[in-house]
Amino acid sequence: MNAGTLFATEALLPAGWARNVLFQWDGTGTLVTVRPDAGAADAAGVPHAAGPVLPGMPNLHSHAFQRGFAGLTEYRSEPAGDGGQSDSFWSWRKLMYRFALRLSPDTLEAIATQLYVEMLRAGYTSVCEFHYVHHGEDGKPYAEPAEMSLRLLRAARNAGIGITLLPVLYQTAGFGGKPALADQRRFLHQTGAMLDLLARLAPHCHGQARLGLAPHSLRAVPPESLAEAVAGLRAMDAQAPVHIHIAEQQREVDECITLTGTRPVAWLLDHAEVDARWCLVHATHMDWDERRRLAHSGAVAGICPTTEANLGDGVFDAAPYLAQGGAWGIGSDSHASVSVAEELRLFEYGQRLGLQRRNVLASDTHHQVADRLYLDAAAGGARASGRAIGALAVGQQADFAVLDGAHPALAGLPGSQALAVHVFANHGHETLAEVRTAGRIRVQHGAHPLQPQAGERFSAARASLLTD
Ligand code: NGQ
Ligand code: ZN
Repeated sequence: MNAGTLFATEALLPAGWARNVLFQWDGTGTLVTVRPDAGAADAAGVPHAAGPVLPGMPNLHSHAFQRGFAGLTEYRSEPAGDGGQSDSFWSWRKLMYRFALRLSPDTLEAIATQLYVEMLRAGYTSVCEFHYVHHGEDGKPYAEPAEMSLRLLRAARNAGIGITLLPVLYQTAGFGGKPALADQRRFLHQTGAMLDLLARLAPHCHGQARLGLAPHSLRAVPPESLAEAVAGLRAMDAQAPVHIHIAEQQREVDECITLTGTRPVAWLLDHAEVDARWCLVHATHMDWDERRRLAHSGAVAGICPTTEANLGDGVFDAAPYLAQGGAWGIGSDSHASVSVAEELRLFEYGQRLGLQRRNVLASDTHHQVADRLYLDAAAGGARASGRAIGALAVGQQADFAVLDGAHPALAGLPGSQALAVHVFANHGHETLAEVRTAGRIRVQHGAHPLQPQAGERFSAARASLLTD
Protein backbone atom coordinates (compact mmCIF):
# COMPACT_ATOMS: atom_id res chain seq x y z
CA MET A 1 0.00 0.00 0.00
CA ASN A 2 1.11 3.47 -0.84
CA ALA A 3 -1.28 5.65 1.19
CA GLY A 4 0.33 8.61 2.90
CA THR A 5 0.20 12.19 4.13
CA LEU A 6 2.20 15.39 3.81
CA PHE A 7 1.86 18.78 5.46
CA ALA A 8 2.97 21.89 3.58
CA THR A 9 3.39 25.33 5.15
CA GLU A 10 2.86 26.65 1.61
CA ALA A 11 1.57 24.91 -1.50
CA LEU A 12 0.68 26.02 -5.03
CA LEU A 13 -2.97 24.96 -5.47
CA PRO A 14 -4.84 25.53 -8.77
CA ALA A 15 -6.12 28.94 -7.59
CA GLY A 16 -2.76 30.06 -6.21
CA TRP A 17 -0.65 29.82 -3.05
CA ALA A 18 -2.30 28.42 0.07
CA ARG A 19 -0.96 28.04 3.62
CA ASN A 20 -0.91 25.09 6.01
CA VAL A 21 -2.11 22.51 3.53
CA LEU A 22 -2.74 18.91 4.58
CA PHE A 23 -2.43 16.33 1.79
CA GLN A 24 -3.64 12.75 2.08
CA TRP A 25 -3.55 10.12 -0.65
CA ASP A 26 -4.91 6.62 -0.91
CA GLY A 27 -3.24 3.32 -1.76
CA THR A 28 -3.33 4.09 -5.49
CA GLY A 29 -1.47 7.38 -4.93
CA THR A 30 -4.56 9.51 -5.62
CA LEU A 31 -5.14 12.62 -3.50
CA VAL A 32 -8.18 12.22 -1.23
CA THR A 33 -7.63 15.32 0.95
CA VAL A 34 -6.23 18.75 0.08
CA ARG A 35 -7.08 20.95 3.07
CA PRO A 36 -5.68 24.49 3.28
CA ASP A 37 -5.63 26.37 6.60
CA ALA A 38 -5.33 23.11 8.49
CA GLY A 39 -4.91 23.47 12.24
CA ALA A 40 -2.16 22.23 14.54
CA ALA A 41 -4.20 19.13 15.34
CA ASP A 42 -4.32 18.20 11.63
CA ALA A 43 -0.59 18.70 11.27
CA ALA A 44 0.38 16.63 14.31
CA GLY A 45 2.25 13.47 13.37
CA VAL A 46 2.15 14.32 9.64
CA PRO A 47 5.52 14.56 7.81
CA HIS A 48 6.32 18.21 6.99
CA ALA A 49 7.51 19.12 3.51
CA ALA A 50 11.02 20.62 3.26
CA GLY A 51 9.68 23.78 1.62
CA PRO A 52 6.95 25.12 -0.68
CA VAL A 53 5.09 22.30 -2.48
CA LEU A 54 4.37 22.44 -6.23
CA PRO A 55 2.44 20.02 -8.40
CA GLY A 56 4.83 17.75 -10.32
CA MET A 57 5.31 19.03 -13.87
CA PRO A 58 4.17 16.94 -16.85
CA ASN A 59 6.65 16.93 -19.75
CA LEU A 60 4.42 17.00 -22.83
CA HIS A 61 6.97 16.18 -25.53
CA SER A 62 9.92 13.80 -25.56
CA HIS A 63 11.87 11.78 -28.12
CA ALA A 64 13.84 9.78 -25.54
CA PHE A 65 16.50 8.46 -27.93
CA GLN A 66 17.58 12.01 -28.81
CA ARG A 67 19.06 12.32 -25.30
CA GLY A 68 21.78 10.03 -26.65
CA PHE A 69 23.31 12.73 -28.86
CA ALA A 70 22.13 15.90 -27.09
CA GLY A 71 24.92 18.48 -27.22
CA LEU A 72 26.75 16.60 -29.98
CA THR A 73 25.37 18.44 -33.02
CA GLU A 74 26.69 21.89 -32.10
CA TYR A 75 29.20 22.15 -34.95
CA ARG A 76 28.97 23.25 -38.60
CA SER A 77 27.96 20.19 -40.61
CA GLU A 78 26.95 21.84 -43.92
CA PRO A 79 29.20 24.05 -46.02
CA ALA A 80 28.33 27.69 -45.51
CA GLY A 81 26.46 29.10 -48.50
CA ASP A 82 26.85 32.52 -50.12
CA GLY A 83 27.69 34.78 -47.24
CA GLY A 84 25.31 32.77 -45.13
CA GLN A 85 25.39 29.74 -42.99
CA SER A 86 23.47 26.69 -44.07
CA ASP A 87 23.20 24.57 -40.94
CA SER A 88 19.53 24.33 -40.06
CA PHE A 89 16.80 22.20 -38.57
CA TRP A 90 17.06 20.05 -41.72
CA SER A 91 20.80 19.44 -41.45
CA TRP A 92 20.35 18.59 -37.76
CA ARG A 93 17.68 16.09 -38.84
CA LYS A 94 20.20 14.28 -41.05
CA LEU A 95 22.50 13.81 -38.05
CA MET A 96 19.55 12.75 -35.90
CA TYR A 97 18.53 10.10 -38.49
CA ARG A 98 22.08 8.74 -38.50
CA PHE A 99 21.82 8.18 -34.75
CA ALA A 100 18.26 6.77 -34.92
CA LEU A 101 19.35 4.19 -37.48
CA ARG A 102 21.81 2.63 -35.02
CA LEU A 103 19.55 2.25 -31.97
CA SER A 104 18.78 -1.17 -30.55
CA PRO A 105 16.16 -2.09 -27.94
CA ASP A 106 18.91 -2.25 -25.28
CA THR A 107 20.51 1.09 -26.12
CA LEU A 108 17.09 2.76 -26.33
CA GLU A 109 16.16 1.44 -22.90
CA ALA A 110 19.49 2.55 -21.41
CA ILE A 111 19.13 6.07 -22.83
CA ALA A 112 15.48 6.37 -21.79
CA THR A 113 16.16 5.17 -18.24
CA GLN A 114 18.90 7.76 -17.78
CA LEU A 115 16.68 10.45 -19.29
CA TYR A 116 13.69 9.63 -17.09
CA VAL A 117 15.88 9.72 -13.98
CA GLU A 118 17.13 13.13 -15.13
CA MET A 119 13.56 14.29 -15.71
CA LEU A 120 12.50 13.35 -12.19
CA ARG A 121 15.53 15.17 -10.79
CA ALA A 122 14.48 18.22 -12.79
CA GLY A 123 10.91 18.18 -11.42
CA TYR A 124 9.10 16.39 -14.27
CA THR A 125 6.80 13.68 -12.91
CA SER A 126 5.23 12.42 -16.14
CA VAL A 127 6.33 12.32 -19.76
CA CYS A 128 4.57 12.19 -23.14
CA GLU A 129 6.82 9.95 -25.23
CA PHE A 130 6.41 10.71 -28.95
CA HIS A 131 7.92 7.47 -30.12
CA TYR A 132 8.77 6.68 -33.73
CA VAL A 133 11.77 4.35 -33.97
CA HIS A 134 9.65 1.21 -34.08
CA HIS A 135 11.40 -1.32 -36.34
CA GLY A 136 14.76 -3.02 -36.71
CA GLU A 137 17.68 -1.42 -38.56
CA ASP A 138 16.54 -3.04 -41.81
CA GLY A 139 13.09 -1.49 -41.46
CA LYS A 140 11.40 -4.82 -40.68
CA PRO A 141 9.28 -5.13 -37.53
CA TYR A 142 10.89 -6.88 -34.57
CA ALA A 143 9.63 -10.40 -33.70
CA GLU A 144 7.68 -8.56 -31.00
CA PRO A 145 6.39 -5.60 -33.04
CA ALA A 146 5.93 -3.52 -29.88
CA GLU A 147 9.51 -4.19 -28.69
CA MET A 148 10.77 -0.59 -28.70
CA SER A 149 7.55 0.76 -27.12
CA LEU A 150 7.72 -1.85 -24.38
CA ARG A 151 11.30 -0.82 -23.59
CA LEU A 152 10.15 2.78 -23.10
CA LEU A 153 7.34 1.67 -20.80
CA ARG A 154 9.84 -0.37 -18.80
CA ALA A 155 12.30 2.53 -18.54
CA ALA A 156 9.51 4.76 -17.21
CA ARG A 157 8.37 2.15 -14.72
CA ASN A 158 11.88 1.53 -13.43
CA ALA A 159 12.61 5.24 -13.03
CA GLY A 160 9.20 5.85 -11.44
CA ILE A 161 7.96 8.51 -13.85
CA GLY A 162 4.43 8.48 -15.28
CA ILE A 163 4.19 8.06 -19.05
CA THR A 164 1.80 8.79 -21.89
CA LEU A 165 3.08 6.60 -24.69
CA LEU A 166 2.33 8.06 -28.12
CA PRO A 167 3.28 5.61 -30.87
CA VAL A 168 3.96 7.65 -33.98
CA LEU A 169 2.29 7.11 -37.34
CA TYR A 170 4.76 7.94 -40.13
CA GLN A 171 4.12 7.26 -43.81
CA THR A 172 5.51 9.91 -46.18
CA ALA A 173 8.50 12.23 -46.58
CA GLY A 174 6.45 15.30 -47.40
CA PHE A 175 3.13 16.81 -48.45
CA GLY A 176 1.35 15.23 -51.41
CA GLY A 177 2.25 11.64 -50.52
CA LYS A 178 5.99 12.00 -51.22
CA PRO A 179 7.45 8.49 -50.67
CA ALA A 180 9.33 7.96 -47.39
CA LEU A 181 13.13 8.22 -47.49
CA ALA A 182 15.36 5.20 -46.87
CA ASP A 183 16.50 6.83 -43.62
CA GLN A 184 12.90 6.84 -42.39
CA ARG A 185 12.45 3.06 -42.77
CA ARG A 186 12.36 2.31 -39.05
CA PHE A 187 9.43 4.70 -38.52
CA LEU A 188 6.84 3.43 -41.04
CA HIS A 189 3.43 1.77 -40.56
CA GLN A 190 0.37 1.29 -42.68
CA THR A 191 -2.59 2.67 -40.75
CA GLY A 192 -3.99 -0.79 -39.96
CA ALA A 193 -0.63 -1.94 -38.61
CA MET A 194 -0.50 1.12 -36.33
CA LEU A 195 -3.94 0.28 -34.94
CA ASP A 196 -2.71 -3.29 -34.34
CA LEU A 197 0.27 -1.87 -32.45
CA LEU A 198 -2.05 0.24 -30.27
CA ALA A 199 -4.19 -2.83 -29.52
CA ARG A 200 -1.04 -4.75 -28.55
CA LEU A 201 0.11 -1.95 -26.23
CA ALA A 202 -3.25 -1.20 -24.58
CA PRO A 203 -3.00 -4.01 -21.98
CA HIS A 204 0.41 -2.62 -20.89
CA CYS A 205 -0.90 0.91 -20.33
CA HIS A 206 -2.63 1.29 -16.97
CA GLY A 207 -1.86 2.93 -13.63
CA GLN A 208 1.07 5.24 -14.29
CA ALA A 209 0.95 4.65 -18.06
CA ARG A 210 -1.53 5.98 -20.61
CA LEU A 211 -1.73 5.25 -24.33
CA GLY A 212 -2.39 7.77 -27.11
CA LEU A 213 -1.38 8.30 -30.72
CA ALA A 214 0.90 10.70 -32.56
CA PRO A 215 0.43 11.27 -36.27
CA HIS A 216 3.98 12.63 -36.77
CA SER A 217 3.11 15.72 -38.82
CA LEU A 218 1.09 16.79 -41.84
CA ARG A 219 4.30 16.11 -43.81
CA ALA A 220 4.41 12.46 -42.71
CA VAL A 221 0.73 11.49 -42.63
CA PRO A 222 -1.61 11.94 -45.61
CA PRO A 223 -5.14 13.27 -44.89
CA GLU A 224 -6.95 9.92 -45.32
CA SER A 225 -4.54 8.14 -42.97
CA LEU A 226 -4.88 10.89 -40.38
CA ALA A 227 -8.67 10.55 -40.37
CA GLU A 228 -8.58 6.75 -40.32
CA ALA A 229 -5.99 6.51 -37.53
CA VAL A 230 -7.75 9.01 -35.27
CA ALA A 231 -11.09 7.23 -35.84
CA GLY A 232 -9.44 3.89 -35.00
CA LEU A 233 -7.97 5.32 -31.81
CA ARG A 234 -11.31 6.82 -30.80
CA ALA A 235 -12.99 3.44 -31.25
CA MET A 236 -10.52 2.02 -28.70
CA ASP A 237 -10.51 4.94 -26.27
CA ALA A 238 -12.64 8.01 -26.91
CA GLN A 239 -10.58 10.23 -24.58
CA ALA A 240 -7.09 9.18 -25.65
CA PRO A 241 -4.67 12.03 -26.41
CA VAL A 242 -3.56 12.79 -29.98
CA HIS A 243 -0.32 14.71 -30.53
CA ILE A 244 1.06 16.10 -33.79
CA HIS A 245 4.10 18.20 -34.73
CA ILE A 246 2.96 21.28 -36.60
CA ALA A 247 4.25 24.53 -38.09
CA GLU A 248 7.65 24.28 -36.43
CA GLN A 249 9.61 25.47 -39.45
CA GLN A 250 8.75 28.09 -42.06
CA ARG A 251 9.54 25.56 -44.81
CA GLU A 252 6.69 23.35 -43.63
CA VAL A 253 4.32 26.32 -43.73
CA ASP A 254 5.42 27.23 -47.27
CA GLU A 255 5.07 23.67 -48.57
CA CYS A 256 1.64 23.31 -46.99
CA ILE A 257 0.44 26.54 -48.60
CA THR A 258 1.83 25.45 -51.98
CA LEU A 259 0.04 22.15 -51.84
CA THR A 260 -3.23 22.96 -50.06
CA GLY A 261 -3.54 26.73 -50.29
CA THR A 262 -3.77 26.79 -46.49
CA ARG A 263 -1.36 27.20 -43.58
CA PRO A 264 -0.77 23.99 -41.55
CA VAL A 265 -2.57 24.90 -38.31
CA ALA A 266 -5.55 26.24 -40.27
CA TRP A 267 -5.58 23.08 -42.40
CA LEU A 268 -5.64 20.85 -39.32
CA LEU A 269 -8.37 22.89 -37.63
CA ASP A 270 -10.42 22.68 -40.85
CA HIS A 271 -9.97 18.93 -41.36
CA ALA A 272 -9.79 17.31 -37.91
CA GLU A 273 -11.94 17.59 -34.81
CA VAL A 274 -9.28 19.41 -32.82
CA ASP A 275 -10.32 19.76 -29.19
CA ALA A 276 -8.97 19.34 -25.65
CA ARG A 277 -7.79 15.82 -26.47
CA TRP A 278 -5.24 17.24 -28.92
CA CYS A 279 -1.76 18.62 -28.45
CA LEU A 280 -0.23 20.65 -31.29
CA VAL A 281 3.49 20.42 -30.74
CA HIS A 282 5.40 23.67 -31.46
CA ALA A 283 2.70 25.52 -33.49
CA THR A 284 5.40 28.16 -33.79
CA HIS A 285 4.28 29.75 -37.03
CA MET A 286 0.63 30.83 -36.81
CA ASP A 287 -1.16 33.88 -38.12
CA TRP A 288 -3.66 35.80 -35.99
CA ASP A 289 -6.62 33.75 -37.09
CA GLU A 290 -4.92 30.40 -36.47
CA ARG A 291 -3.83 31.59 -33.03
CA ARG A 292 -7.36 32.64 -32.13
CA ARG A 293 -8.89 29.40 -33.41
CA LEU A 294 -6.34 27.23 -31.62
CA ALA A 295 -6.82 29.14 -28.36
CA HIS A 296 -10.57 28.54 -28.55
CA SER A 297 -10.29 24.87 -29.53
CA GLY A 298 -9.18 23.72 -26.08
CA ALA A 299 -6.18 21.96 -27.64
CA VAL A 300 -2.80 22.36 -25.98
CA ALA A 301 0.10 24.12 -27.68
CA GLY A 302 3.17 22.00 -26.92
CA ILE A 303 5.97 24.51 -26.41
CA CYS A 304 9.54 23.18 -26.29
CA PRO A 305 11.55 26.36 -25.71
CA THR A 306 15.10 24.97 -25.43
CA THR A 307 14.72 22.66 -28.43
CA GLU A 308 13.02 25.37 -30.49
CA ALA A 309 15.93 27.67 -29.68
CA ASN A 310 18.49 24.95 -30.36
CA LEU A 311 16.98 24.09 -33.77
CA GLY A 312 16.35 27.66 -34.86
CA ASP A 313 12.58 27.26 -35.16
CA GLY A 314 11.34 30.71 -34.27
CA VAL A 315 9.53 32.23 -31.29
CA PHE A 316 5.97 31.30 -30.30
CA ASP A 317 4.02 34.54 -30.01
CA ALA A 318 2.68 33.80 -26.54
CA ALA A 319 1.14 37.02 -25.26
CA PRO A 320 -1.90 37.11 -27.61
CA TYR A 321 -2.35 33.33 -27.34
CA LEU A 322 -2.40 33.36 -23.55
CA ALA A 323 -4.59 36.48 -23.49
CA GLN A 324 -7.21 34.49 -25.42
CA GLY A 325 -7.07 31.67 -22.86
CA GLY A 326 -4.99 29.32 -25.01
CA ALA A 327 -3.78 26.16 -23.25
CA TRP A 328 -0.08 25.32 -23.35
CA GLY A 329 2.53 23.20 -21.65
CA ILE A 330 6.24 22.46 -21.89
CA GLY A 331 8.26 19.64 -23.39
CA SER A 332 11.97 18.88 -23.38
CA ASP A 333 11.67 17.33 -26.88
CA SER A 334 15.29 16.74 -28.07
CA HIS A 335 16.60 17.14 -24.50
CA ALA A 336 19.02 19.90 -25.34
CA SER A 337 18.06 20.70 -21.76
CA VAL A 338 16.16 18.68 -19.15
CA SER A 339 14.92 21.32 -16.73
CA VAL A 340 11.44 22.55 -15.88
CA ALA A 341 12.83 25.86 -14.65
CA GLU A 342 14.85 26.47 -17.81
CA GLU A 343 11.93 25.77 -20.18
CA LEU A 344 9.67 28.19 -18.29
CA ARG A 345 12.40 30.83 -18.08
CA LEU A 346 13.25 30.64 -21.78
CA PHE A 347 9.56 30.78 -22.74
CA GLU A 348 9.23 34.10 -20.92
CA TYR A 349 12.63 35.36 -22.09
CA GLY A 350 11.76 34.75 -25.76
CA GLN A 351 8.83 37.12 -25.30
CA ARG A 352 10.97 39.72 -23.50
CA LEU A 353 13.63 39.65 -26.19
CA GLY A 354 11.04 40.02 -28.94
CA LEU A 355 8.92 42.70 -27.31
CA GLN A 356 11.59 44.61 -25.38
CA ARG A 357 9.46 44.44 -22.22
CA ARG A 358 9.55 42.59 -18.89
CA ASN A 359 7.17 40.19 -17.13
CA VAL A 360 5.24 39.66 -20.35
CA LEU A 361 3.38 36.53 -19.27
CA ALA A 362 2.26 37.71 -15.83
CA SER A 363 -1.54 37.96 -15.63
CA ASP A 364 -4.14 39.90 -13.69
CA THR A 365 -4.56 36.91 -11.39
CA HIS A 366 -0.86 36.09 -11.11
CA HIS A 367 1.42 39.10 -10.86
CA GLN A 368 4.38 36.78 -10.29
CA VAL A 369 5.33 35.49 -13.75
CA ALA A 370 6.62 32.20 -12.37
CA ASP A 371 3.29 31.40 -10.66
CA ARG A 372 1.44 31.95 -13.91
CA LEU A 373 3.92 29.98 -15.99
CA TYR A 374 4.04 27.07 -13.58
CA LEU A 375 0.27 26.70 -13.11
CA ASP A 376 -0.48 27.06 -16.82
CA ALA A 377 2.20 24.61 -17.89
CA ALA A 378 1.15 22.04 -15.27
CA ALA A 379 -2.52 22.23 -16.29
CA GLY A 380 -1.80 22.19 -20.03
CA GLY A 381 0.75 19.41 -19.65
CA ALA A 382 -1.76 17.33 -17.72
CA ARG A 383 -4.40 17.84 -20.39
CA ALA A 384 -1.96 16.79 -23.09
CA SER A 385 -0.98 13.72 -21.03
CA GLY A 386 -4.58 12.54 -20.68
CA ARG A 387 -3.85 11.68 -17.05
CA ALA A 388 -5.23 12.92 -13.71
CA ILE A 389 -2.10 14.89 -12.84
CA GLY A 390 -0.77 18.45 -12.85
CA ALA A 391 -2.82 19.96 -10.02
CA LEU A 392 -2.79 19.66 -6.24
CA ALA A 393 -6.48 18.76 -5.98
CA VAL A 394 -8.60 15.83 -4.82
CA GLY A 395 -8.83 13.11 -7.46
CA GLN A 396 -5.44 13.97 -8.96
CA GLN A 397 -2.35 11.86 -8.49
CA ALA A 398 -0.06 12.81 -5.59
CA ASP A 399 2.79 14.08 -7.79
CA PHE A 400 4.85 16.68 -5.93
CA ALA A 401 7.91 18.80 -6.54
CA VAL A 402 9.05 20.22 -3.20
CA LEU A 403 11.30 23.27 -3.11
CA ASP A 404 14.15 23.31 -0.61
CA GLY A 405 13.11 25.95 1.91
CA ALA A 406 16.48 25.62 3.66
CA HIS A 407 18.59 26.35 0.57
CA PRO A 408 20.28 29.76 0.96
CA ALA A 409 18.73 30.92 -2.33
CA LEU A 410 15.21 30.31 -0.99
CA ALA A 411 15.46 30.52 2.80
CA GLY A 412 13.08 33.03 4.36
CA LEU A 413 11.16 33.72 1.15
CA PRO A 414 7.41 33.22 0.78
CA GLY A 415 6.41 30.43 -1.66
CA SER A 416 5.67 32.74 -4.56
CA GLN A 417 9.09 34.40 -4.39
CA ALA A 418 10.81 31.08 -3.78
CA LEU A 419 9.29 29.77 -7.02
CA ALA A 420 10.36 32.94 -8.85
CA VAL A 421 13.94 32.41 -7.65
CA HIS A 422 13.78 28.72 -8.60
CA VAL A 423 12.65 29.62 -12.14
CA PHE A 424 14.53 32.87 -12.85
CA ALA A 425 17.65 32.87 -10.67
CA ASN A 426 19.28 29.74 -12.04
CA HIS A 427 20.55 27.24 -9.48
CA GLY A 428 20.18 24.14 -11.60
CA HIS A 429 18.01 21.69 -9.68
CA GLU A 430 19.70 22.48 -6.38
CA THR A 431 16.64 24.29 -5.11
CA LEU A 432 14.46 21.16 -5.43
CA ALA A 433 14.41 19.09 -2.24
CA GLU A 434 12.15 16.22 -3.20
CA VAL A 435 10.11 14.82 -6.09
CA ARG A 436 7.29 12.29 -5.68
CA THR A 437 5.03 10.43 -8.08
CA ALA A 438 1.82 8.80 -6.82
CA GLY A 439 2.95 9.72 -3.31
CA ARG A 440 6.25 7.81 -3.54
CA ILE A 441 9.55 9.59 -3.06
CA ARG A 442 11.59 9.28 -6.27
CA VAL A 443 14.18 12.00 -5.71
CA GLN A 444 15.50 13.26 -2.41
CA HIS A 445 18.16 16.00 -2.04
CA GLY A 446 18.65 15.84 -5.78
CA ALA A 447 19.42 12.13 -5.88
CA HIS A 448 17.57 9.22 -7.49
CA PRO A 449 18.47 5.68 -6.38
CA LEU A 450 19.00 4.46 -9.97
CA GLN A 451 21.43 7.28 -10.78
CA PRO A 452 24.79 5.44 -10.62
CA GLN A 453 23.59 2.37 -12.50
CA ALA A 454 21.55 4.31 -15.08
CA GLY A 455 24.45 6.68 -15.70
CA GLU A 456 26.88 3.85 -16.37
CA ARG A 457 24.52 2.08 -18.77
CA PHE A 458 23.83 5.34 -20.55
CA SER A 459 27.47 6.16 -21.18
CA ALA A 460 28.18 2.63 -22.38
CA ALA A 461 25.17 2.75 -24.73
CA ARG A 462 26.14 6.15 -26.09
CA ALA A 463 29.74 5.09 -26.65
CA SER A 464 28.57 2.03 -28.60
CA LEU A 465 26.29 4.19 -30.76
CA LEU A 466 28.90 6.83 -31.53
CA THR A 467 31.69 4.48 -32.63
CA ASP A 468 31.89 3.90 -36.39
C1 NGQ B 1 11.37 14.61 -34.68
N1 NGQ B 1 11.89 16.85 -34.00
O1 NGQ B 1 10.48 13.90 -35.11
O2 NGQ B 1 12.22 14.17 -33.90
C2 NGQ B 1 11.43 16.05 -35.10
C3 NGQ B 1 12.32 16.22 -36.29
C4 NGQ B 1 10.84 16.15 -38.32
C5 NGQ B 1 11.49 18.11 -33.88
N2 NGQ B 1 10.62 18.53 -34.73
C6 NGQ B 1 11.90 15.48 -37.51
N3 NGQ B 1 11.94 18.90 -32.95
O3 NGQ B 1 10.10 17.00 -37.81
O4 NGQ B 1 10.72 15.79 -39.48
ZN1 ZN C 1 9.24 16.44 -31.56
